Amino acid sequence: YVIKDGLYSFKYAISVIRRIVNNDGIKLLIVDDSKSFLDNTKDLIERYKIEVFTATNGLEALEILEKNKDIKIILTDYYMPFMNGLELVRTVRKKYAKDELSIIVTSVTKERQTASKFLKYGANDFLYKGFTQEELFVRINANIELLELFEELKNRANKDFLTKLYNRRYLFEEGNKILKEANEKKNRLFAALIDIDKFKNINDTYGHDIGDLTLKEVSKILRKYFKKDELIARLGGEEFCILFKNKDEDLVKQRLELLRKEFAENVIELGDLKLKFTISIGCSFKKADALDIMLQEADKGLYEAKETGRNRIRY
Ligand code: GH3
Ligand code: MG
Ligand code: MG
Ligand code: MG
Repeated sequence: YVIKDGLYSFKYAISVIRRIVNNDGIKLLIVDDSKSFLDNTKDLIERYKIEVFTATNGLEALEILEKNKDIKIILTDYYMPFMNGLELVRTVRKKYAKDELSIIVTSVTKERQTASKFLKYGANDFLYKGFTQEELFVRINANIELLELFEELKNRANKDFLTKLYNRRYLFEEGNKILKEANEKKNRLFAALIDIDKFKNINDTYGHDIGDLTLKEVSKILRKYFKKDELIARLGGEEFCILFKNKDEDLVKQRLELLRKEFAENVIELGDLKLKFTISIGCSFKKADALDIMLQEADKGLYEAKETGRNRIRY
């Protein structure tokens, strides 16, 4: 039915179909004290391959959100026992910004100022109850599209285009926050700088495109090794940085040694081409108040690793 009104509507239908086919696992939480509203709306929204959670009041909603931090949309009622929709919106907004979690409010209220009140408190959208199925779905979809747009913008600003790892700007911005928090909690933070040895040879021998593919492969390997709670960034060129949060020194050393060996003992396959090269690593274990101080320390280690023959780690 979305197709009938012309070209924009047609494009819209395509985007909806794409979402349904991709089944990209968007999670939505419905909060309402009416059991029949919950059941009917859940049924309706699930038809669009959106994963639906339900809660009967604000407190229950917060519990579900705490357990499912990847919920992207909340569709909440206003009047509910224990915690109403307005309190829910205010509480959720202390933790989640509008560009990471959408809140759509629905209410039977006839007071026309309700919508503006909710929007002022941080709701993304408001629907007076009595809405049609189509209106509900179109609003949900518009909110999903906005979240995706924000995600895309954040990725473009924070990630390196070639490798999709975090870029230098993000590393410093986020890294300094992480460092500050770690120092406050008296946790330790370690920084490692990783540089591909003689990378220029790969470019000179096989060309820049193969060089690029190599950087992508290296990034994949870094992700595989350090994907959980470390921040991995491409500092530029063939140099990468890893921030280890809350790990003990021996564990970090062990894991970096495994990474070094991975390159020293294996080849990287790009189609028929088999490449063999090593990496050098400098790592800083010193306590510091700013990330650039830590990286300077790590860089001294890296320089020493290169000077003493490459394919090694220096602390
Ligand atoms: P070393 O062992 O001393 O680190 O030697 P190296 O050749 O790895 O280091 P050097 O700094 O001399 O050269 C790095 C090369 O990386 C030079 C540059 O052309 C190449 N490079 C930097 N960024 C990119 C990129 O995005 N793509 C490709 N293909 N090459 C890049
Ligand atoms: Mg109600
Ligand atoms: Mg190099
Ligand atoms: Mg370099």
